[in-house]
Amino acid sequence: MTSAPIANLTIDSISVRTASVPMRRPIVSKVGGYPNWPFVLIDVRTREGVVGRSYLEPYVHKLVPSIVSMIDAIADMLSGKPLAPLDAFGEAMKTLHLNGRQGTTFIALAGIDMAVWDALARAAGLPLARLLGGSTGRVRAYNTNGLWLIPKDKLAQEAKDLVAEGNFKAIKIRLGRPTVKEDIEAIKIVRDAVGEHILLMSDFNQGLTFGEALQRMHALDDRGLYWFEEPIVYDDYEGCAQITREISTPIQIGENIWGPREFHKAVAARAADLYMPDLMRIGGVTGWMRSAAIAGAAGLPLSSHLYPEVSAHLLRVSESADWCEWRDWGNPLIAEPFKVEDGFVVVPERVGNGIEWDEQAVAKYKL
Ligand code: SMN
Ligand code: MG
Repeated sequence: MTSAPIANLTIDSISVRTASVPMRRPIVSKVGGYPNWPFVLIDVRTREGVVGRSYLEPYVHKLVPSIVSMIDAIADMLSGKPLAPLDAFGEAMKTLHLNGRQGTTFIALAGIDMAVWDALARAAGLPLARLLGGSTGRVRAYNTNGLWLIPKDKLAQEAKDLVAEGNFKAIKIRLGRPTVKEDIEAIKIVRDAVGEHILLMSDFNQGLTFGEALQRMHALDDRGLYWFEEPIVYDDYEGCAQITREISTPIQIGENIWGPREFHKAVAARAADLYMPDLMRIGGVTGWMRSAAIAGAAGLPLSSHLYPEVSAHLLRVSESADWCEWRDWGNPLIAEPFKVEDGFVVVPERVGNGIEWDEQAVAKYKL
């Protein structure tokens, strides 16, 4: 139902379901191995019958029950309140002050925030990007669906497959193998497989100490990589800043930054050349928009991490929008997965964020 008057909507209830989807290419990374990917599916219902949807993908299956119970707790707080995303965010944050602005509580809030924004856009009869003052259309994307720390003899074919999955012009390789020589070999294999014209992002997933990172980044600085992502632990902004100053390849961080305040601290510390917030960690649509304003004002390119559907809408309205990280791991649960054309994610001209559940799949992959 999209005809309810937008001014009068009231949050009624928030329901949560969970799912675990097998990975086509299991994740093998410095931050863990994941053969299955957990999802928390959130439905915000208004008294007028509008439903807003979002999902979280919180990496660790064992954490899912605590996120669900936090969502339930915040849902109790918001029930009966107006469907006003910024008010709901502020209300929940006030209550969460004493529990901290990070961790499971903030993850739950980020998920609810995305669903509340979806409900508002649906009530207005607009795609989220248009509700926020922008338009639907394409967003340039790179394919992140593979190239984990897998055996070297599998890299060439997988790199070609990643390009072919959406005629992508950019893909990402995970690095930080035991020796610099192995990283160089992996880069060469992938480069030879895809050719010179494909951009090659790289991700170290915080796997190096500061000393190792300086040495490794210097050694790889002339390898033609498009960016070095998270060479060291995510919240060492000072260390990141020194690496950023010394290395010519752009440094990318942001997927682990908690909320706009931390985002501002990273920017103020000149921690990186490029930023890529993750909707679960940055605080949903509200946290993204506040961080995007900071990045825009600072002239810093802004890419996204995971959550390609909502992120694509938000990149359409972010001043310094750069790349959408494309991954299709949530596609089985989504009735109409977003399309990729010639390396661009297409933000559909559908109301809300464009996500509806494939109910059969949700039942099949129930966690
Ligand atoms: C990543 C994504 C999902 C799981 C582990 C690591 C990665 C990325 O950091 O940027 O894609
Ligand atoms: Mg990363």
